[in-house]
Amino acid sequence: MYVMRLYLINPSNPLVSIVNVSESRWNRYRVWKPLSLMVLAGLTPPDWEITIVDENLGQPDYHSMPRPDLVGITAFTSQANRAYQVAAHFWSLGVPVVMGGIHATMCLNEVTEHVDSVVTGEAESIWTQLLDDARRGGLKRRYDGGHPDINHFVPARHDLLSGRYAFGAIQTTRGCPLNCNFCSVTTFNGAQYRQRPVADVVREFRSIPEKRVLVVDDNLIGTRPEHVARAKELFRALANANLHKQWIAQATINFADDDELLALAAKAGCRGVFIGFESPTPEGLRELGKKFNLTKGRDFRASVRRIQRHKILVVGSFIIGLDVDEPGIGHRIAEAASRYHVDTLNTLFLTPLPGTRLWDQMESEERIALNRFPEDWKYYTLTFPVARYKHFTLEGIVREMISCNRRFYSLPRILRRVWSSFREGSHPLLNLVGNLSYRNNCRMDRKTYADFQCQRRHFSGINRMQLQTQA
Ligand code: B12
Ligand code: SF4
Repeated sequence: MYVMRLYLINPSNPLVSIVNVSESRWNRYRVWKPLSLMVLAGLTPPDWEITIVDENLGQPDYHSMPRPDLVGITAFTSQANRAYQVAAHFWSLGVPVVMGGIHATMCLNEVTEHVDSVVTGEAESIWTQLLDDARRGGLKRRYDGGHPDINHFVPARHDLLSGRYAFGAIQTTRGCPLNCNFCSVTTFNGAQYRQRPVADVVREFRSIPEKRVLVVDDNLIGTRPEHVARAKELFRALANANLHKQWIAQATINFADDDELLALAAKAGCRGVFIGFESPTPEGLRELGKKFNLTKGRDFRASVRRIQRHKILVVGSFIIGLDVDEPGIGHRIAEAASRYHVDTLNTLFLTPLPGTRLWDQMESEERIALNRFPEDWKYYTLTFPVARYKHFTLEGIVREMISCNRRFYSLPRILRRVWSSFREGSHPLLNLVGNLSYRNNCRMDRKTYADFQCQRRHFSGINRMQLQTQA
């Protein structure tokens, strides 16, 4: 049978991913493997020759590459604009292009204008059918994968793309019942929390060549007692398998509530956990719909300290720009994060992402400021203020972000945190490197904000002039 050539492409966003990995060893820590494409490769039959292109490692010269028979493109919203440029290139060669992933699912009509075929939802149940259709020249305009049964997933192709990343990637669960207003996960992966069989996960973990692994699950331990019981079973199995991997994951704060769970996670190789605190105030949590963090009597500092006692680092995430946030919020977030004793802090601008409740609300209130789509999608990285915020001008909200990061990442505070993790024997070097690299990123962000503000002023100037001319 004729072997078909398939390119699977992860488009870059020049605003966040100008990373030439070969320039510095440290850049390997700044790029993350595109798991979606490795999953598609795992589902692809052997009569297809697969090349995965991750543009985050550098944009290739597509002209000099052999002509493929089919191109598959993945994209988060922030990558959509570049995705369309890549699609246009292959379209001009007459190569059929299919696009899937979260942006294709949330902005179906827009994406349909740029590619031959769009896949919404998760691809496991439809990918081989799509490939057969492509081979016969009968691609459909749309396939919907929905939320397939997670009990029979084939493993991702971890052998592809190896050697250029510091971290491998794996997924063990999908879905989230909590449906926070700013987050796309419940709409995209469903409200039902689906867990892969433990034996499948251990087998796939073993096939990952990298020593360090990112577990991409939105919440590795789930929300109910039976979810936590399964997480324990998974951690026990990983520890028994003696894989010698170190991994980081995302979880909700209830991770801290069970000492056995924490001990098992640490034994299984967990070295860090990313936790969304989102807002320092109950009003903020209510606004975001983050009910889970509102549990009465929750002492965040005690919770964080319990996690750290197991030598697991805590990255705390907060959102700035809520309707309840007033001037001084940057300072308040930095103080709350220090009080909670998190090891590093990641503060992001409140961003309406398509398909979320926040999008619907802000759109109906005409508060989406950057809305020249698709070009403006590149700013939807949560690191740019793309909306109109209730109590802040553009300059005001940027000032809050700068003040937050300046305060949390001041040298005396970094030294205090590193000293504390040194005293507790809890990865002080990792803590120092993490803090210094965040501090460095924040310094670079200040320059990015200045350019962004100039551009926004320039564009709003043009818009005003255009309006005057039209008038
Ligand atoms: C891991 C992850 C990351 C990694 C990405 C690593 C990588 N290179 O892929 C990192 C940490 C870098 C990251 C960064 C960001 N992320 Co992120 N991330 C995730 C997370 C937690 C898991 C994604 C994943 O790997 N899933 C596992 C794979 C197997 O599933 P999948 O990607 O959905 O792919 C399946 C289907 O979508 C489909 N599919 C996907 N692509 C394609 C392509 C084709 C051709 C086909 C047919 C099918 C198909 O088939 C796959 C198998 O079913 C998701 C949450 C989520 N549940 O999706 C958020 C998520 C995707 N991220 C999100 C965001 C906002 C970001 C950031 C913009 C901001 C931030 N700081 O978090 C940045 C963007 C950086 C950029 N380049 O612009 C949002 C995206 C919303 C949106 N509309 O875009 C999500 C949904 C989280 C959320 N809370 O809403 N992220
Ligand atoms: S932010 Fe986390 S807890 Fe909230 S809906 Fe998204 S994945 Fe679930």
